[in-house]
Amino acid sequence: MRIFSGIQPTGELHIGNYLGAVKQWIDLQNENDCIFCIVDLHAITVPYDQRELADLVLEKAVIYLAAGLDPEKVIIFVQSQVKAHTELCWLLNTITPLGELYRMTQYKEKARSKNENAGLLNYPILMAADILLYDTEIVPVGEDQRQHVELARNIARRFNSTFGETFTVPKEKILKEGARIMSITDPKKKMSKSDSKESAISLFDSPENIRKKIKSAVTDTYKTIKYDKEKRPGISNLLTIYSLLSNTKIEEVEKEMKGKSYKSFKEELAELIIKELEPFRKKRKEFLSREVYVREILKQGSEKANSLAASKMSEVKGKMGIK
Ligand code: ATP
Ligand code: LTN
Repeated sequence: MRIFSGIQPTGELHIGNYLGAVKQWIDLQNENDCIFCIVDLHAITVPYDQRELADLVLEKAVIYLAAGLDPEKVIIFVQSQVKAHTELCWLLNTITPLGELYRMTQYKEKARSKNENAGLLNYPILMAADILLYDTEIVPVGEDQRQHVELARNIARRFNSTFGETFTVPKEKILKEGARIMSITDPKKKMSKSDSKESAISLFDSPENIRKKIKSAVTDTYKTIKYDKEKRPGISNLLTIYSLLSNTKIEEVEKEMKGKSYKSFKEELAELIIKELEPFRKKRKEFLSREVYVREILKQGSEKANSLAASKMSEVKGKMGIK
């Protein structure tokens, strides 16, 4: 199967990104034809620091490698290095009704809290271009991206029926567990890169920081360690994280923790997180010292992506009468 997914270069990767998206990618790479993209052009739709962007892109490539993506098996590249993404985005703009864009939850949220610009509205069209350029069948993402993949599907169908069969209609792949890890300071909101540092556990937080953050994670005034997402979102989120990192069912974790206080559960959770993230910290250090190698991987990745994208673009333009 052709798999495509993307992640923005800005913000520090947190355990929500890992459990909701990156972990699936690692599992998928062995049996599929995978392409993973660092979407720098999406990141500039909100205010950002232009002096930092290039470093953040490289850092994300390091993280992909540290997390276990194997460049022998997958293509890793930077979106802005493959011009076909913006070119196809423009073409798809012309067949996307504005109403569909205004309905997007992420747009509504971001437009409310940040500056509203046309890029923010067109964000999902660029994402559709990312996906459709490579005849993608499966898009592994977290729950928050479901609506965007649905839009990409609509765009593919509309193009095919207007101009003739051209695009594969993609499907999202969203894990049941881990699809939506919540903020540890406000468990009603998703853990987010663009939120405060205290609300997320970064993949590269120091052990002391992890202990501190988990200790002050918001829970409730009940005393028992029980999963109830509606009534007890805080403790349920912590149970989900424990369960996913330890590969144990939530009911099993509940049994294990029976009779324990929130304080000791939190201590065990912090140690588990520290242990599970330790290999990332080590590998990240290793790849950070091999910058030339990482740049070479990105270069080769964009060459491969460019060649796939160019042939799709010429098919698309041909169908649209642009010769
Ligand atoms: P932001 O919230 O600032 O938009 P983000 O944390 O969603 O950023 P992205 O780079 O946009 O980060 O997302 C990368 C991947 O991580 C996507 O597949 C997204 O669905 C997934 N993801 C993001 N947040 C979570 C979360 N809290 N739980 C599970 N998956 C998540
Ligand atoms: N919008 C996505 C990032 C993204 C993406 C993609 C994901 C951009 N292009 C293509 C999957 C496929 C997000 O996670 N915020």
